[in-house]
Amino acid sequence: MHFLPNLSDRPTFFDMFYRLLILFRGGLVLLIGALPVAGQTASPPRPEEVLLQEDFENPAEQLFAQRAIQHERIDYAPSGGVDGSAGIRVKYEGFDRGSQRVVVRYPLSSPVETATLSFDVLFEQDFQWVRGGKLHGLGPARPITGGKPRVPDGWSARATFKDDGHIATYLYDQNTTKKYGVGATSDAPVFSRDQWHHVTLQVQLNTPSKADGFSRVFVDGALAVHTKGVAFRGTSGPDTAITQILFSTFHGGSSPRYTPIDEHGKPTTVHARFDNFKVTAGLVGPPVLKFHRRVGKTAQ
Ligand SMILES: [Ca+2]
Repeated sequence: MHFLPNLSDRPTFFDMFYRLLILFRGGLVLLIGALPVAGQTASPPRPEEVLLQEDFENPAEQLFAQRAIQHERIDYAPSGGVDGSAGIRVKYEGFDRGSQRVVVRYPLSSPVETATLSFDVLFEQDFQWVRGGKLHGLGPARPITGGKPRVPDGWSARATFKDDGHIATYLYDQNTTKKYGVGATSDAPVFSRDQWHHVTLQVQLNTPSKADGFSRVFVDGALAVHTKGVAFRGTSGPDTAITQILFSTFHGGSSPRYTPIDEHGKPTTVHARFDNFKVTAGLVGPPVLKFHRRVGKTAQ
Protein backbone atom coordinates (compact mmCIF):
# COMPACT_ATOMS: atom_id res chain seq x y z
CA MET A 1 0.00 0.00 0.00
CA HIS A 2 2.90 2.32 -0.73
CA PHE A 3 0.63 4.62 -2.69
CA LEU A 4 -1.36 5.48 0.41
CA PRO A 5 -0.51 8.73 2.10
CA ASN A 6 1.40 8.58 5.37
CA LEU A 7 -1.52 8.00 7.68
CA SER A 8 -1.24 7.81 11.44
CA ASP A 9 -1.37 4.49 13.32
CA ARG A 10 -4.62 5.56 14.94
CA PRO A 11 -6.79 6.38 11.96
CA THR A 12 -9.25 9.18 12.22
CA PHE A 13 -12.62 9.05 10.50
CA PHE A 14 -11.08 10.96 7.57
CA ASP A 15 -8.24 8.43 7.27
CA MET A 16 -10.69 5.52 7.13
CA PHE A 17 -12.80 7.28 4.53
CA TYR A 18 -9.72 8.01 2.39
CA ARG A 19 -8.51 4.39 2.54
CA LEU A 20 -11.96 3.12 1.56
CA LEU A 21 -12.11 5.59 -1.29
CA ILE A 22 -8.79 4.39 -2.70
CA LEU A 23 -9.75 0.72 -2.33
CA PHE A 24 -13.11 1.36 -3.99
CA ARG A 25 -11.41 3.16 -6.87
CA GLY A 26 -8.98 0.26 -7.35
CA GLY A 27 -11.85 -2.24 -7.40
CA LEU A 28 -13.74 -0.15 -9.92
CA VAL A 29 -10.73 -0.09 -12.23
CA LEU A 30 -10.46 -3.87 -12.01
CA LEU A 31 -14.20 -4.27 -12.67
CA ILE A 32 -14.17 -2.01 -15.74
CA GLY A 33 -11.12 -3.84 -17.06
CA ALA A 34 -13.02 -7.12 -16.88
CA LEU A 35 -16.05 -5.80 -18.83
CA PRO A 36 -16.20 -6.35 -22.62
CA VAL A 37 -15.82 -3.35 -24.87
CA ALA A 38 -19.19 -1.84 -25.77
CA GLY A 39 -20.75 -3.59 -28.78
CA GLN A 40 -18.44 -6.59 -28.51
CA THR A 41 -20.05 -10.00 -28.01
CA ALA A 42 -18.56 -13.22 -26.73
CA SER A 43 -18.55 -14.74 -30.23
CA PRO A 44 -18.27 -12.22 -33.06
CA PRO A 45 -20.90 -12.57 -35.84
CA ARG A 46 -19.90 -14.53 -38.91
CA PRO A 47 -18.94 -12.38 -41.87
CA GLU A 48 -21.55 -12.13 -44.61
CA GLU A 49 -21.37 -14.88 -47.19
CA VAL A 50 -21.89 -12.99 -50.44
CA LEU A 51 -23.29 -15.22 -53.20
CA LEU A 52 -23.44 -12.55 -55.92
CA GLN A 53 -22.52 -8.88 -56.07
CA GLU A 54 -22.76 -6.48 -58.99
CA ASP A 55 -22.25 -2.70 -59.11
CA PHE A 56 -21.68 -2.50 -62.91
CA GLU A 57 -18.46 -0.48 -62.51
CA ASN A 58 -16.28 -3.02 -64.38
CA PRO A 59 -18.68 -4.86 -66.67
CA ALA A 60 -15.91 -6.53 -68.67
CA GLU A 61 -14.78 -8.36 -65.53
CA GLN A 62 -18.16 -9.18 -64.05
CA LEU A 63 -20.07 -12.08 -65.55
CA PHE A 64 -23.52 -11.12 -64.26
CA ALA A 65 -23.10 -7.62 -65.74
CA GLN A 66 -22.00 -9.13 -69.07
CA ARG A 67 -24.99 -11.45 -69.13
CA ALA A 68 -27.41 -8.63 -68.30
CA ILE A 69 -26.04 -6.17 -70.85
CA GLN A 70 -26.31 -8.80 -73.60
CA HIS A 71 -30.11 -8.64 -73.24
CA GLU A 72 -31.63 -6.64 -76.09
CA ARG A 73 -33.77 -4.57 -73.70
CA ILE A 74 -31.02 -3.77 -71.17
CA ASP A 75 -28.57 -0.95 -71.87
CA TYR A 76 -25.35 -0.23 -70.00
CA ALA A 77 -25.63 3.20 -68.38
CA PRO A 78 -22.10 4.46 -67.54
CA SER A 79 -23.42 7.22 -65.26
CA GLY A 80 -27.00 6.01 -64.85
CA GLY A 81 -26.48 4.20 -61.54
CA VAL A 82 -26.61 5.43 -57.96
CA ASP A 83 -24.75 8.74 -57.39
CA GLY A 84 -23.69 8.94 -61.04
CA SER A 85 -21.96 5.56 -60.94
CA ALA A 86 -22.50 2.95 -63.64
CA GLY A 87 -25.77 1.05 -63.77
CA ILE A 88 -28.17 -0.51 -66.25
CA ARG A 89 -31.33 0.82 -67.93
CA VAL A 90 -34.25 -1.44 -68.80
CA LYS A 91 -36.69 -0.72 -71.63
CA TYR A 92 -40.25 -1.84 -70.87
CA GLU A 93 -41.77 -2.11 -74.38
CA GLY A 94 -45.54 -2.25 -74.16
CA PHE A 95 -47.46 -4.87 -76.13
CA ASP A 96 -50.78 -6.67 -75.72
CA ARG A 97 -49.65 -8.69 -72.68
CA GLY A 98 -48.03 -5.96 -70.59
CA SER A 99 -44.43 -5.22 -71.63
CA GLN A 100 -41.85 -7.43 -73.31
CA ARG A 101 -40.21 -9.89 -70.93
CA VAL A 102 -36.78 -8.96 -69.55
CA VAL A 103 -35.48 -12.07 -67.81
CA VAL A 104 -31.87 -12.97 -66.94
CA ARG A 105 -31.13 -15.95 -64.72
CA TYR A 106 -27.72 -16.26 -63.13
CA PRO A 107 -26.32 -18.87 -60.69
CA LEU A 108 -25.29 -18.00 -57.14
CA SER A 109 -21.87 -19.10 -55.90
CA SER A 110 -23.35 -21.73 -53.55
CA PRO A 111 -26.79 -23.19 -52.70
CA VAL A 112 -28.51 -21.98 -49.53
CA GLU A 113 -31.83 -22.41 -47.70
CA THR A 114 -32.07 -18.76 -46.66
CA ALA A 115 -30.94 -15.76 -48.68
CA THR A 116 -31.34 -12.01 -49.03
CA LEU A 117 -31.44 -10.21 -52.39
CA SER A 118 -31.05 -6.44 -52.46
CA PHE A 119 -30.82 -3.90 -55.27
CA ASP A 120 -31.41 -0.25 -56.08
CA VAL A 121 -34.10 0.81 -58.54
CA LEU A 122 -35.05 4.15 -60.07
CA PHE A 123 -38.31 4.34 -62.02
CA GLU A 124 -37.78 7.10 -64.57
CA GLN A 125 -40.18 10.00 -65.02
CA ASP A 126 -41.95 8.19 -67.89
CA PHE A 127 -42.62 5.03 -65.88
CA GLN A 128 -46.15 3.69 -65.52
CA TRP A 129 -46.82 1.00 -62.95
CA VAL A 130 -50.22 0.27 -64.56
CA ARG A 131 -51.57 -2.87 -62.80
CA GLY A 132 -48.15 -4.25 -61.94
CA GLY A 133 -45.18 -6.30 -63.06
CA LYS A 134 -42.19 -8.34 -61.93
CA LEU A 135 -39.25 -6.97 -59.96
CA HIS A 136 -36.57 -9.68 -59.51
CA GLY A 137 -36.18 -12.49 -57.02
CA LEU A 138 -34.62 -15.83 -56.21
CA GLY A 139 -35.20 -19.39 -57.32
CA PRO A 140 -33.94 -22.99 -57.39
CA ALA A 141 -32.44 -25.01 -60.26
CA ARG A 142 -35.79 -25.14 -62.07
CA PRO A 143 -37.88 -22.13 -61.04
CA ILE A 144 -41.63 -22.18 -61.59
CA THR A 145 -42.88 -18.93 -63.16
CA GLY A 146 -45.34 -17.72 -65.76
CA GLY A 147 -48.29 -19.89 -64.72
CA LYS A 148 -46.46 -23.20 -65.28
CA PRO A 149 -47.76 -26.18 -63.27
CA ARG A 150 -46.43 -26.55 -59.75
CA VAL A 151 -43.97 -29.40 -59.10
CA PRO A 152 -42.53 -30.55 -55.75
CA ASP A 153 -38.97 -29.38 -56.46
CA GLY A 154 -39.94 -26.12 -58.21
CA TRP A 155 -40.80 -22.69 -56.80
CA SER A 156 -39.89 -19.02 -57.18
CA ALA A 157 -39.92 -15.92 -54.98
CA ARG A 158 -40.02 -12.49 -56.59
CA ALA A 159 -41.08 -8.98 -55.76
CA THR A 160 -43.58 -7.24 -58.02
CA PHE A 161 -44.38 -3.58 -58.50
CA LYS A 162 -48.09 -2.79 -58.34
CA ASP A 163 -50.40 0.09 -59.22
CA ASP A 164 -49.40 3.56 -57.96
CA GLY A 165 -45.99 2.32 -56.75
CA HIS A 166 -47.03 -0.40 -54.32
CA ILE A 167 -44.84 -3.49 -53.90
CA ALA A 168 -45.85 -7.12 -53.38
CA THR A 169 -44.43 -10.58 -52.82
CA TYR A 170 -45.08 -12.97 -55.72
CA LEU A 171 -44.44 -16.58 -54.80
CA TYR A 172 -44.88 -19.82 -56.71
CA ASP A 173 -45.44 -22.29 -53.87
CA GLN A 174 -46.96 -25.78 -53.57
CA ASN A 175 -50.60 -24.67 -53.75
CA THR A 176 -51.74 -26.75 -56.73
CA THR A 177 -55.15 -25.04 -56.79
CA LYS A 178 -53.46 -21.85 -58.01
CA LYS A 179 -52.31 -21.21 -61.58
CA TYR A 180 -50.31 -18.08 -60.81
CA GLY A 181 -48.16 -16.94 -57.90
CA VAL A 182 -49.50 -15.92 -54.52
CA GLY A 183 -48.44 -13.18 -52.14
CA ALA A 184 -49.36 -9.92 -50.47
CA THR A 185 -49.29 -6.24 -51.40
CA SER A 186 -48.05 -3.32 -49.31
CA ASP A 187 -50.89 -1.28 -47.83
CA ALA A 188 -49.39 1.97 -49.11
CA PRO A 189 -47.30 2.98 -52.16
CA VAL A 190 -43.54 2.67 -51.54
CA PHE A 191 -42.10 3.97 -54.84
CA SER A 192 -41.88 7.46 -56.31
CA ARG A 193 -40.65 8.20 -59.83
CA ASP A 194 -37.20 9.65 -60.53
CA GLN A 195 -35.84 8.63 -57.13
CA TRP A 196 -33.56 5.76 -56.09
CA HIS A 197 -35.16 3.14 -53.84
CA HIS A 198 -33.42 0.27 -52.08
CA VAL A 199 -35.32 -3.02 -52.23
CA THR A 200 -34.49 -6.00 -50.00
CA LEU A 201 -36.13 -9.42 -50.54
CA GLN A 202 -35.56 -12.10 -47.90
CA VAL A 203 -36.43 -15.74 -48.59
CA GLN A 204 -36.49 -18.49 -45.97
CA LEU A 205 -37.28 -21.87 -47.54
CA ASN A 206 -39.67 -24.19 -45.73
CA THR A 207 -38.98 -27.53 -44.12
CA PRO A 208 -40.07 -29.82 -46.99
CA SER A 209 -43.01 -31.33 -45.06
CA LYS A 210 -44.18 -28.04 -43.52
CA ALA A 211 -45.52 -24.65 -44.60
CA ASP A 212 -43.01 -22.74 -42.49
CA GLY A 213 -41.18 -20.66 -45.11
CA PHE A 214 -41.53 -16.93 -45.48
CA SER A 215 -40.62 -13.97 -47.65
CA ARG A 216 -40.18 -10.38 -46.53
CA VAL A 217 -39.77 -7.27 -48.66
CA PHE A 218 -38.23 -4.08 -47.33
CA VAL A 219 -38.13 -0.77 -49.22
CA ASP A 220 -35.72 1.94 -48.11
CA GLY A 221 -35.11 0.10 -44.85
CA ALA A 222 -38.71 -0.40 -43.80
CA LEU A 223 -40.70 -3.62 -43.91
CA ALA A 224 -43.37 -3.40 -46.63
CA VAL A 225 -44.63 -6.99 -46.94
CA HIS A 226 -44.23 -10.13 -44.84
CA THR A 227 -45.72 -13.34 -46.23
CA LYS A 228 -45.53 -16.21 -43.73
CA GLY A 229 -46.49 -19.87 -43.73
CA VAL A 230 -45.24 -20.58 -47.24
CA ALA A 231 -44.59 -24.10 -48.61
CA PHE A 232 -42.14 -23.16 -51.36
CA ARG A 233 -41.10 -26.79 -51.95
CA GLY A 234 -42.74 -30.16 -51.46
CA THR A 235 -39.59 -32.24 -51.34
CA SER A 236 -36.00 -32.02 -50.16
CA GLY A 237 -32.74 -32.26 -52.07
CA PRO A 238 -30.13 -29.93 -53.54
CA ASP A 239 -32.33 -29.03 -56.51
CA THR A 240 -34.82 -27.35 -54.15
CA ALA A 241 -32.27 -24.93 -52.62
CA ILE A 242 -31.89 -21.25 -53.54
CA THR A 243 -29.36 -21.35 -56.40
CA GLN A 244 -30.23 -18.52 -58.83
CA ILE A 245 -30.96 -14.83 -58.99
CA LEU A 246 -34.05 -14.30 -61.13
CA PHE A 247 -33.50 -10.92 -62.76
CA SER A 248 -37.03 -10.54 -63.99
CA THR A 249 -38.82 -7.30 -64.76
CA PHE A 250 -41.74 -6.57 -67.09
CA HIS A 251 -45.38 -5.50 -66.95
CA GLY A 252 -47.84 -8.34 -66.60
CA GLY A 253 -49.97 -10.13 -66.34
CA SER A 254 -51.14 -11.42 -69.64
CA SER A 255 -53.61 -8.83 -70.88
CA PRO A 256 -53.64 -5.28 -72.29
CA ARG A 257 -54.75 -4.09 -68.87
CA TYR A 258 -51.07 -4.31 -67.83
CA THR A 259 -49.70 -2.45 -70.86
CA PRO A 260 -48.08 1.00 -70.52
CA ILE A 261 -49.82 3.28 -73.04
CA ASP A 262 -49.28 6.71 -74.59
CA GLU A 263 -51.79 9.58 -74.78
CA HIS A 264 -53.49 7.88 -77.74
CA GLY A 265 -53.96 4.62 -75.86
CA LYS A 266 -51.26 2.85 -77.88
CA PRO A 267 -48.59 0.65 -76.23
CA THR A 268 -45.52 2.69 -75.32
CA THR A 269 -42.04 2.15 -73.87
CA VAL A 270 -41.09 3.22 -70.34
CA HIS A 271 -37.83 2.89 -68.42
CA ALA A 272 -36.27 2.00 -65.05
CA ARG A 273 -32.65 1.81 -63.92
CA PHE A 274 -30.95 -0.65 -61.59
CA ASP A 275 -27.72 -0.82 -59.62
CA ASN A 276 -26.01 -2.66 -56.73
CA PHE A 277 -27.40 -6.18 -56.90
CA LYS A 278 -26.30 -8.31 -53.97
CA VAL A 279 -27.32 -11.77 -52.79
CA THR A 280 -26.19 -12.83 -49.33
CA ALA A 281 -26.65 -16.10 -47.44
CA GLY A 282 -29.03 -15.79 -44.49
CA LEU A 283 -31.38 -13.03 -43.43
CA VAL A 284 -29.54 -9.76 -43.94
CA GLY A 285 -31.14 -6.37 -43.87
CA PRO A 286 -33.03 -3.94 -41.74
CA PRO A 287 -34.60 -5.05 -38.45
CA VAL A 288 -38.10 -6.40 -38.85
CA LEU A 289 -39.50 -4.09 -36.18
CA LYS A 290 -39.23 -1.09 -38.48
CA PHE A 291 -42.48 -1.00 -40.41
CA HIS A 292 -43.29 0.79 -43.64
CA ARG A 293 -46.55 2.39 -42.56
CA ARG A 294 -48.66 -0.78 -42.27
CA VAL A 295 -47.45 -4.18 -43.35
CA GLY A 296 -49.32 -5.74 -46.27
CA LYS A 297 -51.72 -8.54 -45.50
CA THR A 298 -51.61 -11.87 -47.23
CA ALA A 299 -54.13 -11.94 -50.06
CA GLN A 300 -54.21 -15.45 -51.42
CA1 LIG B 1 -22.94 1.38 -59.86
